[in-house]
Amino acid sequence: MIKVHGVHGSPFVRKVLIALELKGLEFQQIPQMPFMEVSEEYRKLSPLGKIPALEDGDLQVSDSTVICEYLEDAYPEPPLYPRDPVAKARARWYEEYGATRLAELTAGIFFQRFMRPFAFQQEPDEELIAKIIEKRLPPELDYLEGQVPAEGFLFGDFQMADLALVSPFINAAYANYEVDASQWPLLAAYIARVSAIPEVAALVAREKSALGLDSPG
Ligand SMILES: N[C@@H](CCC(=O)N[C@@H](CS)C(=O)NCC(=O)O)C(=O)O
Repeated sequence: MIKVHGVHGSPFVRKVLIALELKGLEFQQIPQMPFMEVSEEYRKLSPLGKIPALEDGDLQVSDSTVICEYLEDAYPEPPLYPRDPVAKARARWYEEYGATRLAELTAGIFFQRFMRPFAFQQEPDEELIAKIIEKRLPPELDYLEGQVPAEGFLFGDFQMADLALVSPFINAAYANYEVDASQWPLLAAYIARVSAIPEVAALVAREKSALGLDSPG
């Protein structure tokens, strides 16, 4: 059976879990914490020591984008990437952008507001959070406002590119950051649409429970 190494709450693990669910593949999730000393054994699966990593038969591979592209090649139905080369190149760009610039900025908010107080018992760096929210994110949100569709998804049906763009914002929401719908209405509505996809909503509920975010108060 396919094995996915990683824990709930990672925007990268989320991409892989949802790809597996959308493709109807059975899998086993093996907990692997990020930002810790990793075993020699895990480093064979993920040479950079990051999550997620995937095992499928003889294949051992890491990096969410590489994993999702493998799943698409090995299990083509339903398609999670466009088949047309031009659209596919655009989809890969969005996935790259989501996994780099967007993930970096939203991880900054998540790390400061969530990981520091709850995992490391440290105060969040409010100055850094303000710089991300007020200075560094707005140009990216302006860019996205011009890219996302007013209705539906980037390439027709919901696909990996949509999840790759929205997954970082799910982490930011865990840290109480929401895109301001009065300034970026198309983006805010698009994030809500992607978050309402049943597989996404179900995983977010499981993540909230794992992160202790579902308790009242
Ligand atoms: N490009 C990688 C990024 C994976 C990544 O950065 N994962 C984080 C957790 S969200 C991690 O494992 N960080 C640990 C580290 O950097 O040592 C992917 O798409 O899978």
